[in-house]
Amino acid sequence: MNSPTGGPSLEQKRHLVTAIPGPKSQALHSRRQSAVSAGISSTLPIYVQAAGDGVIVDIDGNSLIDLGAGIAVVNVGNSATKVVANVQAQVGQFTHTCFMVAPYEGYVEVCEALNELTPGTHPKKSALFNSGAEAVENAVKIARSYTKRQAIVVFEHGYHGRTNMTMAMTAKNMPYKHTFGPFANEVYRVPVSYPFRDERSGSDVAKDAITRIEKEVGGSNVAAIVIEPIQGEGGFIVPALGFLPAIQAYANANGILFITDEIQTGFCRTGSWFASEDENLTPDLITTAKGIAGGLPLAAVTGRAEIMDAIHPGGLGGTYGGNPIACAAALGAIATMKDLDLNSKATQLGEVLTQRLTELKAQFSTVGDVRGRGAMQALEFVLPGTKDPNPEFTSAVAKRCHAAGVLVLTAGTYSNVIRLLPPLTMSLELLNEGLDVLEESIADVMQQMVGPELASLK
Ligand code: PLZ
Repeated sequence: MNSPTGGPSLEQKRHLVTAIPGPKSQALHSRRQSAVSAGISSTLPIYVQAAGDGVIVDIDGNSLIDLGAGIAVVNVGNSATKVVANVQAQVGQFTHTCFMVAPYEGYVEVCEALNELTPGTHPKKSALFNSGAEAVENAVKIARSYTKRQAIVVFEHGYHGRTNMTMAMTAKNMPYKHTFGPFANEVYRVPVSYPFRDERSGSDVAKDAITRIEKEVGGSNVAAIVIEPIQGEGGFIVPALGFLPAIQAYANANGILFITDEIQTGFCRTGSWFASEDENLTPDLITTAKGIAGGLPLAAVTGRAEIMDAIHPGGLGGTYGGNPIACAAALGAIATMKDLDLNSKATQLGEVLTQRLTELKAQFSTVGDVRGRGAMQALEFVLPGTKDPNPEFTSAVAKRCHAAGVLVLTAGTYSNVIRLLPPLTMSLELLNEGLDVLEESIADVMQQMVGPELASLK
């Protein structure tokens, strides 16, 4: 069987031969527990043997449906033919010289591609890094240096990483920040539009956010406003229409850089190259990572040429940033996204998701909200008849899905969201099968935790 990306493919089916996790995974897990810091945890400790398109095969021979894509990374699938071929060719040529020491073409080509694909037709330039957090850190450095201002404005429920600066920018304490302070200063958090919970128009919430900035920080002190167009870890919160353009307009009018963090939303995930396009936003800088390189570590800051060039030579960099193998992978991933028109594919997957998840909301009183865009959609779980978060129910449903061979991820400030991020090369049939399991799991957990009486309550 062939993968849509060209080469041979793993069989695209859910097939369990042991309990999850199986005996081999359990044995490896106990080895891991003696060797790996307890501070690193795994959503589902099945140990992976192979993965491709919609499935992950573990060392016990179980084949699971992957609805997480390694947290929105393997948009082109797990071993897209062009990614594999480019990486193999690059490893054969050279693995590393350090772009800051002796440069190479792949880095330049990735920057050219990013300058072309990101929103806006203005002249752009890019710089490459290793991780999303590092890209956000560098966007902050660039914004402060260019504007000669210090304050950074971020939003409730936002997530930007785990380094010291980005922990300060991330909203949620547990598990990201707890006991890790003190955090970087000059970071200010303001309200975000969260339609399910605030039931207000985008422009109303934007007004509040802007008032907070004006009163508590002072617009002329703000270097940048950094926002995810759809909040990822925060629970796939899609701001009400008008919120993002109002924030951008305020930034533009006050000499504040408007930075969209598209680390989770980027690279065809929402049915566009970048989610900023959906409300015609033109960020001054954009941070990308995850989907950029089909699983190899690469991240970028792309932005207005005059901003990106305002930094003194040597002011940005890092040993591995824009590593040649990661750049080769990115060029393969971007070519795959274009060849397969993965924006249309994300839209198709999104149609299935919207329809099926909307049905779940009608069926189950614990489903409070369905939201997202394209192949990035989520369910927010509540106590029946209320909007009170229901994290216990959420984690029980996720566990039930895992046991049945469907890898789903949770999210949300209140840990009450199941988010679905299928690889974009997954077939619609396999997605539907994964959603069948999700539906069965919710029904089961309803019976166990809520009881038939409350279960029927709408
Ligand atoms: N900005 C919007 O989604 C990474 C975090 C997983 P890194 N999200 C997954 C975890 O628990 O660590 C993310 C993001 C947005 C920044 C980042 C950070 O990207 O590549 O994980 O550093």
